[in-house]
Amino acid sequence: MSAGNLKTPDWNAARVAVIGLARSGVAACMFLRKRGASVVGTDLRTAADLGDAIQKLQEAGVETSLGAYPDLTRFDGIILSPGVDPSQGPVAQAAASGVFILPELELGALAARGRIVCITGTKGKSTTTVSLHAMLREAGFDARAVGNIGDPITAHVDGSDEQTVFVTEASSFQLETTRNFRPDCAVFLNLFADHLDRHPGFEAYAAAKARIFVNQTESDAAIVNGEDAGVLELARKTRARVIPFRPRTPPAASAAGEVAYFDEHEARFRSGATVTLFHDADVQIPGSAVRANLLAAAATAHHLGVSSESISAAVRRFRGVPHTFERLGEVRGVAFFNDSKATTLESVEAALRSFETPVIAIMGGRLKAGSFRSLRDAVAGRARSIYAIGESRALIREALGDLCPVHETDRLEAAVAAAHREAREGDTILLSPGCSSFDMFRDYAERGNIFRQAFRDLSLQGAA
Ligand code: UMA
Repeated sequence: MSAGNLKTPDWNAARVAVIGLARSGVAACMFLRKRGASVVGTDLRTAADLGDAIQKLQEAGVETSLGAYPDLTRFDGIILSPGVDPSQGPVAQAAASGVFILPELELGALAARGRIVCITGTKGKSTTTVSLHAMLREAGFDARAVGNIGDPITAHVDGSDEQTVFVTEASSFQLETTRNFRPDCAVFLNLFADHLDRHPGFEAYAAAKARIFVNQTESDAAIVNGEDAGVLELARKTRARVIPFRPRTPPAASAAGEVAYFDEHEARFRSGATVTLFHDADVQIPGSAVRANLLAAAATAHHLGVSSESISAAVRRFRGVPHTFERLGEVRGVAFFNDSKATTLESVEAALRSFETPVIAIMGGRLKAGSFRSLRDAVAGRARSIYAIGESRALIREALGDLCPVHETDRLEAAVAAAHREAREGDTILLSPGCSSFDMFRDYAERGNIFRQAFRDLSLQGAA
């Protein structure tokens, strides 16, 4: 096996190490065993930390090496989980000695039948992935949402055929070590500095993401943010047909080529003729970021042959990604948004600024960085009150207490109930903590689920 024949790899009897035994690694091990490879799954954590997965792997004939890696230079190939940095330690040494390395994403993509849409960018990947998946399903496609969204592609390749569309969310970690990965449709949303703890600098981060384009050919498509100079610069690497989307300003009437944009309260796609993709009024979630992501998803769906009827039906039903500015619904005319995944103050600020109507915000937890004073502008005139939970309660009162009432509360459930008693019709109750959850909860998902349950309880009570 060598890089030269990677396009049609023969895993039968190959000796492969899979590094990292969480979601991606476990799926990759099972995928390779099914195809006859001799697999060693390895992880820096021990069996006690990794739990039931180890037994499942051993039953499938995967050898395991836990707490430390085996000698990686003795393998034909290495499959990397996204969380493993390829530039460090034994992985880098193995690569230098000629062992080829492939990310789990490409392992799956090489075996997938049908079309691969790959969505990347710094912000909005999950929203775009989930909404595009919904548009395709609405139109009756066998669409599978995989990748960074949480479900590894190697777990979803079986049973795919020429009609399947893989809607693949890809992070820089997953793209960085790709070789022949070639999406039929690359979607690039935006580009800001991120993950600089893992990548040596912005250039390296951007270069990792640009790998989405490098193997594309003229028969592929690249749907890119036409208002983001950084994205357009990277898109020069693609040979694919470039279709820009423009979330803010329509293109000049004379501009040639295909383009998606907003005009007169409609999302439109122009290529010779102009079609309406969906109407602004179809969008159930406030804010320009979600709107931009829905435009990218709709442009991609249109390119793949989805009708405007199916696109707008999916937009009308779209309530957001769980725990990410997710609209749960309304009780007594008060809307509830679950933004539990917002663990930074920047995310809280963006969430608050999405609303023009009064907001009762629930925030707090273990502050990771920054000062709640950075929220003063967004809070002033918008927040009816704040319910402060967790370790940072007093900091929130000190930073924002002169702008609106700040109620320090012990439990999230109590904060939700009190917020709802206080709310008036037309208000929004927003959980956007700006902090990690670890002082009170197992993780952000548990925090979001408790908020969701409190919302459901109020709905069931009719909360008159
Ligand atoms: N490990 C090692 N050696 C290392 C580093 C990690 O052995 O040097 C081991 C850890 O002990 C652990 C395992 O590797 O047991 C973890 O691997 P992983 O972090 O890749 O975890 P997965 O569960 O496989 O999750 C990965 C993605 N994780 C990361 O990119 C960090 C998930 O994205 C993705 O949903 C999943 O694959 C399925 O494709 C998460 C994420 O945080 C959501 N992504 C970042 C983001 O969105 O900002 C990029």
